[in-house]
Amino acid sequence: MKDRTLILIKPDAIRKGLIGVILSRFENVGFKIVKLKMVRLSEEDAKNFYSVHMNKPFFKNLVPFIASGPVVAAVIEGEDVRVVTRKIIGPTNPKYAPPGTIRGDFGTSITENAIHASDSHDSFLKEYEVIFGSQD
Ligand code: FUP
Repeated sequence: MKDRTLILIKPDAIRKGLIGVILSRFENVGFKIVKLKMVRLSEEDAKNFYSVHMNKPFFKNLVPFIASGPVVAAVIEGEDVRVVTRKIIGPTNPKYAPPGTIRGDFGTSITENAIHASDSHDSFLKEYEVIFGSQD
């Protein structure tokens, strides 16, 4: 099976009307969107999604932001998709994200940075479970 990763278009990008623009960045490089879901995460799901950061000082802002409106989650498939997707989204802080990356073009702050993408296979499995439930 080809590699898979999960992206989450965050509430700031949804509010700006960027769902189509952001999804097309992945299709434009030949990746396939194989699963798609729009959902508003509960605070509990948001905490679970970001549980790796639960002891960080920014966690208390991150959770309400992610739960502040709907997100769009997509499972994306293709060769080296996890590594390439991290390049397409750019660094965490939009201030340091080059133009042409999603965070560089659309992020407004380190919290409101438009998009999430899994950083490892284990993260993908955990995040998939939070958003879509058990593997199908
Ligand atoms: P990334 O994998 O690029 O999304 O970055 P991290 O896993 O390090 O951080 C997850 C999310 O926490 C970021 F998308 C935004 C938020 N964050 C902050 O709000 N402040 C920080 O200093 C670091 C991360």
